[in-house]
Amino acid sequence: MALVNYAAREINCKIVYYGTGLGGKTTNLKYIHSQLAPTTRGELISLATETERTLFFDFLPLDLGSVQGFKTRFSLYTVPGQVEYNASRKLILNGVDGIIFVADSDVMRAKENVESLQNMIENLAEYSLTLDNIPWVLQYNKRDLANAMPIERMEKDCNIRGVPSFEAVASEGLGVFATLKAISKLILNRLQ
Ligand SMILES: Nc1nc2c(ncn2[C@@H]2O[C@H](COP(=O)(O)OP(=O)(O)O)[C@@H](O)[C@H]2O)c(=O)[nH]1
Ligand SMILES: [Mg+2]
Repeated sequence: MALVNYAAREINCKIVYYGTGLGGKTTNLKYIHSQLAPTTRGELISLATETERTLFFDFLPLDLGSVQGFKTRFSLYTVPGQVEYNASRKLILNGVDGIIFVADSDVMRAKENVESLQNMIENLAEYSLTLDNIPWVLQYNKRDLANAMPIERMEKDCNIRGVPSFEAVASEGLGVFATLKAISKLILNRLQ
């Protein structure tokens, strides 16, 4: 559940970008950070351990209004995608309010997308969360690739709950904010 900071009159919502390694999660985060006014965003922080890096920052969207007098602050996180770092992928889901699952459109990554989704389901279960009780949306990234899978196939593989899904070319910023807005909306609807 979202953290409430009564002193600052803010509700903090945690959004996690999940998905297979090299799918474009970090690219999404960096693009969003680069587009926000420096006055509304926190620093882009990279938490480095010996083996991996977790990236996050938070910001106060100016156009979202308030929830019962509280401003909403969003914290965006990415998880390391490499299989060996499951401990950190699990940990980052602690206190999550909404998930953007970034699927790689590269046809060579079809299996990895499905495995990553399965891994997310398993890790969510540790927090008694399921794809039915946590807001989540899908992003089909790298739509610019010549060997991008047809959307119908990606929907069949990944969209096992019929959640909102978005095509993106994160490296060019396309579809990045549309995806973020969709998850923000789902989270806020829940809070209200
Ligand atoms: N062609 C293409 N490459 C992308 C796109 N988004 C990200 N990439 C590239 O894919 C690689 C992995 O991206 P990254 O954001 O680090 O993936 P992460 O492991 O999910 O964080 C990088 O070289 C990106 O520049 C995209 O929409 N199209
Ligand atoms: Mg990354």
